[in-house]
Amino acid sequence: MASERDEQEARLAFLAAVLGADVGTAYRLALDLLDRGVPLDTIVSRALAPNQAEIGERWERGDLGVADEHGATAAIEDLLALLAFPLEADPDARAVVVACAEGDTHALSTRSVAAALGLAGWKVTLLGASLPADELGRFLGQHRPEALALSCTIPSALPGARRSIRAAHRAKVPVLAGGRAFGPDGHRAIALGADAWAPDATSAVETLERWTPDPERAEAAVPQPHPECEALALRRVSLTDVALTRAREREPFEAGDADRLADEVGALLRVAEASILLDEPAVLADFLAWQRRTLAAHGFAEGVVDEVLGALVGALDDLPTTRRLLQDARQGSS
Ligand code: B12
Repeated sequence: MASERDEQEARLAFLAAVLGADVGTAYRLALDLLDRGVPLDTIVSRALAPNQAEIGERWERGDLGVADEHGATAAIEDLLALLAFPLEADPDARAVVVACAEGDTHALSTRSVAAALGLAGWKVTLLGASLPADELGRFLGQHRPEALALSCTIPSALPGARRSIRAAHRAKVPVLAGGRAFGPDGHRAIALGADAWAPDATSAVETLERWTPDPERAEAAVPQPHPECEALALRRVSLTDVALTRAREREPFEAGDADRLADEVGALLRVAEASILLDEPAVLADFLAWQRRTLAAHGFAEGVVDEVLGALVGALDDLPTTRRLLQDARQGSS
């Protein structure tokens, strides 16, 4: 992609192909670019990742359906699988496991990191979407890779990321973390115990090739979690009930919408837990700004998020830190 115009053209050609779930065309486009000397990393970071971001924004605005997004994502996953894996493995290659944080299903992000590492000569085991931390720990203890590359895309999975990191450290495997939930720099990843953070797939390779991690030290540096984190996780179901009852009193809705809203309240409570774990109220504030926008675009009444926050605040007398966090977040928006 020699010029910005070439880059834009290539990106749009990929977008048209994947929105039509046309893996064949996307594969031909990619092979042509590789033939012209464009590295796979560049194709991912300049064309495929921005397209996924655009698809997400269109879904957020309600312009694209979930099925369009699923089809496009599956096409890119197939494309990366076709392009990235060597047919013959080098038995002496360094081993890395790539996985999503517990509770995070954004497997395509792990696929792009796995592809970059595979092309750089690493022996990659891709575990993909959300894996319970205990299972991940068991697998790492058994296979003893040099590193775990852990991806976290949604902020509601940050508590799960913490559990995944702890499980890796217990198996004495250091963790390189990445993905949009960690924010634009590495501070959240490091606060959750990761040995290092990198912004993209290319830097993942560079980091793993030059780091000297010390998982014991990284783990020892993580403060004890606030006691309300566990209490909040235990109360998630009953709190969701309280919030749904309040929202339904204000405006009755159908069973499907109740399920969707229950998922959103569950996500809100997990993000509140992440905010407390990280001692960073902005994690919740940013999430609520996104949730207000998205729920309004997907047919929920204006103000439903603040109604939910009000109900939760009223039910949290015994968890004062969480109560204050939600109250501030509610007041901050008005
Ligand atoms: C595809 C997609 C999905 C697919 C994922 C399928 C799959 N097989 O991966 C599905 C449909 C499952 C999905 C589900 C959901 N999604 Co989604 N999804 C996306 C979308 C459109 C693209 C993500 C993606 O693949 N990007 C391409 C990859 C290559 O880019 P990337 O993730 O940024 O990764 C790069 C870097 O971050 C970095 N990186 C990533 N991981 C790692 C790891 C390491 C170690 C390193 C070093 C680097 C690194 O390197 C990569 C490339 O260089 C995004 C939109 C967006 N803007 O990202 C929404 C998005 C992330 N999803 C979103 C949401 C809300 C959800 C759901 C909660 C929706 C719902 N209500 O059910 C669920 C979550 C379920 C769950 N528990 O995980 C929101 C998150 C917003 C927020 N603040 O919470 C987004 C932003 C959409 C939006 N605009 O609203 N999603």
